[in-house]
Amino acid sequence: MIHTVLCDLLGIEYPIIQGGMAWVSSAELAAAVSEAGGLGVIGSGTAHPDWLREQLSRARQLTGKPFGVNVMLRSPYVEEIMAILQEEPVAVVTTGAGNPGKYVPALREVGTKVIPVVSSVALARRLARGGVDALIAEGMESGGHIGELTTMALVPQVVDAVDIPVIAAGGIFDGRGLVAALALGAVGVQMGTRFMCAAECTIHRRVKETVIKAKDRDTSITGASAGHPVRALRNKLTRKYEEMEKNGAPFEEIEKLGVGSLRLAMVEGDVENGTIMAGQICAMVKQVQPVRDIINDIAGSAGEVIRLLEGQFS
Ligand code: TUI
Repeated sequence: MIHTVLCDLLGIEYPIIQGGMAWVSSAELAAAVSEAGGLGVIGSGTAHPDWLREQLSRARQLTGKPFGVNVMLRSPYVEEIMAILQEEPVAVVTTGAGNPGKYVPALREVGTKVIPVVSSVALARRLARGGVDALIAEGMESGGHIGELTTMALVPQVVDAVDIPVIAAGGIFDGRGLVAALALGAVGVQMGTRFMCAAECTIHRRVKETVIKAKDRDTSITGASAGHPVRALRNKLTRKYEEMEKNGAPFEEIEKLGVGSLRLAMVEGDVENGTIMAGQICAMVKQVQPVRDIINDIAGSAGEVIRLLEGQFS
């Protein structure tokens, strides 16, 4: 049984956080992960504040266990979302795509643990000084909005730079990834891509089928020229992006391509013209599985890996 300080910090059984994915991780998925002993996270993305209120109420009906909300800091509704999280506090808030520093005191005031996602040592240091509870160091193997460093390079550097718990994310799929993360000094993992194909995940069936078919080199990074690199499965839309970037199209034109495209894929199931954000481990996802099986597989295989490693020492 794997148990780390993250379990005590968050009141969970396994040191596994489900990544808060916009248009992907709704209350159903988050509640299922929390019920299975991990930390489920609702991804608020760019959704309207009313949607979040509804999801909070739904998650509370489905589980009495702690769950979190991910706030995408580039959302046009970020202030309203933060106000809701003041009124109706959740156990954990994770953040992405920016610096959440100014929101930290108010969230902690209502008893919420604040765990920002970082992709650089500089931001990790700044946020640790600002009093956050832990950090998620996310490597560029991840899907969605990414930084420059890989998980292998980023995690130990963040671990050494701060004196708060660090959670590893990016490229993690099973017990091998979890044990590797612990070896790098992390206290747990955050995983997104694997949970996209959870039975309880409410995204369109065609997206799950596309992720299951994907091979090791099927993701690409677009938007880097506009300063917002995004990893997604290669399709008609990413090829259009690449074409525009190659031809030096203006940033605004490139950004415009992406508007509404995540919803188009995840909700409408348009896997060619929509954005299927997924990480590099997508090829390891081979089936739709109930959340409980996913969590049990990760925790079980981590135990096996540790025993295997122990056998190599004398
Ligand atoms: O946030 C993510 N991944 C995401 S957010 C998202 S929704 C979206 N994305 C792009 C455009 C429109 C909507 C899809 N995937 N991961 C966490 C993460 N955060 N990765 C990298 C960062 C990050 C980047 C810069 C965190 C902080 C940061 O700071 C810049 C600053 O302001 O200092």
